[in-house]
Amino acid sequence: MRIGLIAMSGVRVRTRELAELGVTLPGFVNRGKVIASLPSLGLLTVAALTPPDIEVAYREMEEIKSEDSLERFDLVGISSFTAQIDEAYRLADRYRAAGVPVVLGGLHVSLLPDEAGQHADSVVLHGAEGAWPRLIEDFRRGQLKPRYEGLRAGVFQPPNYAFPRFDLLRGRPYNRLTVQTSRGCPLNCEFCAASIRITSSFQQKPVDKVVAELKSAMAVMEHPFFELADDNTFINKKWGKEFLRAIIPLRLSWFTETDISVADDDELLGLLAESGCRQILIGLESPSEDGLAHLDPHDWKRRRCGDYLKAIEKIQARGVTVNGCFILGLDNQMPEVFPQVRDFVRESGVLETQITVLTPFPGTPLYRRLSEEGRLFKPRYWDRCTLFDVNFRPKLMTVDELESGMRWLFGEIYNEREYARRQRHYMELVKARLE
Ligand code: B12
Repeated sequence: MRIGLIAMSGVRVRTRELAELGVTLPGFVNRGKVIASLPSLGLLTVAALTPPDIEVAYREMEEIKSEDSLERFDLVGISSFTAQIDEAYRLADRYRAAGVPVVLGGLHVSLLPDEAGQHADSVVLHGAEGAWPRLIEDFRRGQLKPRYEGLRAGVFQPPNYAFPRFDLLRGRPYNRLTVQTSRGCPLNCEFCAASIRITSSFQQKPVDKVVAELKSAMAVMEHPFFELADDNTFINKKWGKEFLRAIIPLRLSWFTETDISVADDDELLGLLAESGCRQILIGLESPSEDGLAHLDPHDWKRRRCGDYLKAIEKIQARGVTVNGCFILGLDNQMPEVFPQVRDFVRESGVLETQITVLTPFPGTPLYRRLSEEGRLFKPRYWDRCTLFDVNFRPKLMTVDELESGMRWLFGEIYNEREYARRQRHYMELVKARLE
C-alpha cells in the first residue's frame, strides 16, 4: 500500500497592492522567501504514525499541479491551513474523482470538519496522534469512517508521541526545518489561530525527545536552520533552561516564537544566546497600553507593555535579535496607531518587524465575537485569511484607513534605509555590551 501525504507551502496575500508591494520591499520579501519553503511538520508526524509496512510519499502541492496526470496512491492525506483550504479541497476533489480516497486533517479542518467533510472520505480533527493509527486499521479493513477525533492532550507522552519522519526530506531542497517543543499557549489571545485551537491545554515535549528530533533532522540535512513550530516556547523557564543547556553542544542556528518575559531571566537570556538562537519573534501586538486592552483574558500583554522597550534592548544586547510583531486593526486602535508603530520600531531598534492585520480565523473567539457584532464582511472568506487582507470592519477607523495605513507603514518600515538604521543600532548595542 502507498499513501501520499500532500503539503501546501508558500506564502499568500490577496490584496493586489500589498502583494505588489510585497515583492519589492526588502526585509519583507527576504523573510517571505526564506520561510516560504518550510516543509510540513504535521505531515512528517502523520507519516511517523503510519505502520512501517506501508510506503509513505511526502509531496508538496506544487509537485501535483499538472491537470492531466495525478500521481497514483492508494490513499491521500492532505494538510490544511485556512488560506489555502480551497486549493486543498480542489485537489481532494480531483483525487476522489479519480477513485482515490482522501483524508483531510490539520488546523482548518479541525475547526470546520463539516465543511471539510464535503471534500473528503474522512476528516481528522485535532492532532493526528490517537487518530491516524485507528484510521489506517479501518482503511485496511475497508471500513473508513467519515470522522476521527485525534488527541487534544498527552500528544507528547507514550504511546501517543510520534517521532517525525525527517528522513522523508532527504534529498529535497529545503534549508530550514521545523521542530516542535510545545503546543498551545496559556496566554490564550482572542485572535490566536495557532496550535492552541487543537489542544485542550499547554503541552510540552520532554527535552530529550526534542534533542533526539533535532539530531535526526541534522542527519538529513547539512547545517539546517531550525524554526521551532511553537506558539510560545519559553512559558516555562525551568524547562527552557534545561532545553537550552541540552542544545548548546549541537551548535545550532535557530529561531522561535515566545513572549517578552524571556527578558525577566538573565540566566535564560545568556543560555539563549549561547545556544545559537538568532532571533526570537515576539507578539508585541500594539505599541501602547490602550491598544492592548482585552487581547488576552488576563490582560497580560497590556500589563507588560511598559516593559517592551527595556526588554527588547536587553534581549538584543545579548546578540539575539527581536522580530517584533504588530497587529493592525485591533478594537482600541485609532488611525494614530500607524505612526505610533513606526516610531516604536525606530525607538526600540527591533532588528526586524512583522506587521499584520487583525484576522478573524474561523474557530477563534475573535471570529465568533465579530460575527455576533455583525462586523465580518462575509461569513466565508478563507482565501483572504493571510494576515494581510482585511476581512472585517474595524472599530475606531474605517476599512480604507486600515488598508492605506498599513501600506503606508510597510513603506516606512520595510526599506533599505530603515533596515540599515536598525542594523546599526543593533550592532552598537551588542558592541557596547561586550566592551
Ligand atoms: C511552519 C508554519 C508555516 C510554514 C508551513 C509549512 C507547511 N507546509 O506546513 C509556511 C512558512 C509555509 C507557512 C505559511 C503560511 N502560514 Co504558517 N505557520 C507555521 C507555524 C509557525 C508552525 C506550523 C507547524 O508546523 N505546526 C506543527 C505541526 C506538527 O502541527 P500541525 O501542522 O497542526 O499538524 C498536526 C495536526 O494539525 C494534524 N494534521 C496536520 N495535517 C494533517 C493532515 C492529515 C492527513 C492528518 C490526518 C492530520 C494532520 O496532525 C499534526 C500532528 O498532530 C504556525 C504557527 C504556530 N506556532 O503554530 C503558522 C500558522 C500555521 N501559519 C499561519 C498562516 C496564516 C500562514 C500563511 C497564510 C501566511 C501567508 N500570508 O502566506 C501561509 C499559508 C500557507 C498555505 N500554504 O496556506 C497561521 C494559520 C492559521 C490558520 N488557522 O490557518 C499560523 C497558525 C500562524 C498564525 N499567525 O496564526 N506557515
